[in-house]
Amino acid sequence: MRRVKTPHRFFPVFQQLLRHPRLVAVLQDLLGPSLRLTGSKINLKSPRYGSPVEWHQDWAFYPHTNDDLLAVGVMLDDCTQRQRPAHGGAGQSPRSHIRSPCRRVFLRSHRSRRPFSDEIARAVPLTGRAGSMSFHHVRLVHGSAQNVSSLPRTPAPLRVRRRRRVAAHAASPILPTSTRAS
Ligand SMILES: O=C(O)CCC(=O)C(=O)O
Repeated sequence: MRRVKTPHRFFPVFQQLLRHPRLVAVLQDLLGPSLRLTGSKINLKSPRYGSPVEWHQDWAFYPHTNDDLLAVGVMLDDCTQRQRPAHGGAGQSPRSHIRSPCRRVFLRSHRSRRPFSDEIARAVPLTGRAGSMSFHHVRLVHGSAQNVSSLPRTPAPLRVRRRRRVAAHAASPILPTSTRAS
């Protein structure tokens, strides 16, 4: 898998997206009125090649002093049932974020997965047309398998947090705009 880091710094379309009133409205519903972007990336998974992102909780990779954080998964191309988790698409385990244990690792081994086996068994595939978005809490168990399908898969995860809290690292603003939703 290839990765473009912080695309919002280089591609104006990401700045437009981050200020889109419809996206901002969803984020404000989930996190509150004041928001910060703490990171962005594009994961490029080539057909029949792109490597897996093992089951994990994002919390392991950017701990904060609170968990008012989520990731927006922007699908830059169509993600169909053919790219379900077993075939390189992403899956998320509903409600897994409300469990108290949080593992600070990729759940690669059978042993590390064992406490989450129920959650992983319950995972649902994330599918949608290009432009669709998923929203997942920082503790939600999720991952994606190697892309063995004949289609590329290019999710762009954006990390957003509620603004008034203290973060462990610098953040960029995500601001509501007064422009009309289209
Ligand atoms: O391929 C995916 O959609 C999973 C990406 C992911 O979980 C991550 O980059 O943190």
